[in-house]
Amino acid sequence: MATKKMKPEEYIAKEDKYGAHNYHPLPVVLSKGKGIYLWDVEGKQYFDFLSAYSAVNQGHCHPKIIAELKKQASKLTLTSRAFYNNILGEFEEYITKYFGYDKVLPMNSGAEGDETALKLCRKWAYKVKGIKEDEAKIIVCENNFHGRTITIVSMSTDPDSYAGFGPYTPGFIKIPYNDIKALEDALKDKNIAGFLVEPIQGEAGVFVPDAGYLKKAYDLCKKNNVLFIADEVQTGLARTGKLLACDHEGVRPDILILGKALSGGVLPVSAVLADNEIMLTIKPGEHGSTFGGNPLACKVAIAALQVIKEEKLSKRSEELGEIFRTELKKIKSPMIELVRGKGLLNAVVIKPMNGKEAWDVCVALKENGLLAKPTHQHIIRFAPPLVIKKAELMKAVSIIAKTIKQFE
Ligand code: IF1
Repeated sequence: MATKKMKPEEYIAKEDKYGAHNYHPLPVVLSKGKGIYLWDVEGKQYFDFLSAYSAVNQGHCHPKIIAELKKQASKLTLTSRAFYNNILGEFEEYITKYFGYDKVLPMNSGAEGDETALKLCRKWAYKVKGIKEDEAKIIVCENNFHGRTITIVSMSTDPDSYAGFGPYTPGFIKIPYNDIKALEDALKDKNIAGFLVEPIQGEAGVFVPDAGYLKKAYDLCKKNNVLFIADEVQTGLARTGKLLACDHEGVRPDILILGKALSGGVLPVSAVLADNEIMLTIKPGEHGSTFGGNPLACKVAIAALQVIKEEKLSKRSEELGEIFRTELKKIKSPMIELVRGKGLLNAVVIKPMNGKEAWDVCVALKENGLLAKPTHQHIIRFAPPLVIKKAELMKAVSIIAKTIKQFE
């Protein structure tokens, strides 16, 4: 049935009538994406400054990725892991050499990546570290975001994420983020198996920890024979100015979790990387998923990773991120309380003014042709695709400046 053209409000009404109300989207109805731009159903063009929460680092509908999608889609999309196929091994070799690990366990969503990492950590605790069965504990940070499954929200300190979904999975210790002393104290417990951390807390509002925090945390984990698990679902894949956010401190996670831009926003692909001692604790039949590592996802992911290297997205992100923060800090407005970030993962803390807050700024930005969304009421995250050019970035900055001034 061809989707007949409707007015924006008709699209919104249809979603409201037939869809779950688990989101509160900005009132814009998109129908096309290309590079850093999105278009709504009335043909209006926008700068995309959310990048689907960093899933579209390579830009919307990147030609190289789409070409691979189309080619593989007409050959073989899914065999399940009940059988071998001619693509999975190619992907596994490519991604393990790309990041420097022995093995990869391919999954689909970021949450599945985190769940896989938690299972690997517990298995390693019992099979290798020798912690008593069912006694393993994993340290996580307050204000974390690792996904929406019940076990993952059991680790959350945000009531919006966990309230009403109990009973919760046990075995997690919550400590303040960016607090080495708290980690040191928590590591005194001999049943600690791992420390799961976002190198930068994205959802919390792009909290960049103190320089050296990740390295000190890693060293403490090593000293206590505890696995350092990096959730790079949002911070990875060139977003923060390095291939991985952990690279800023030369930290090599024991377990690395990737997602989002691993497919360039084309379809759900996630992956967990680790060396043999950890990865081989899971035996045949102990973990998996129907679509995990499917040929279509593998070809798309290889192309997405190639684009990151070929188009030097880490370098772009680092250089353009510096320019972006410098330019934002030049905007003199009582509404801009703080600008922070790394690479092209940035956020502005908005001080409410005359009853207007971050949401109102985002609606006005939309009117002015730039899409971004607030997180935690007063913070606007700005994360354009990493393929943005300097001139386009400067144009976006002028839109942000003009919009903020409108509220004075
Ligand atoms: C939503 C947030 C961002 C993530 C990290 C794992 C996952 C995510 C560091 C799970 C997912 C998404 C989820 C999406 C909005 C977005 C988000 F606002 F929810 F928190 F980016 F900050 N680790 N983040 O950021 O990956 O299962 O979604 O593929 O749930 O609204 P997923």
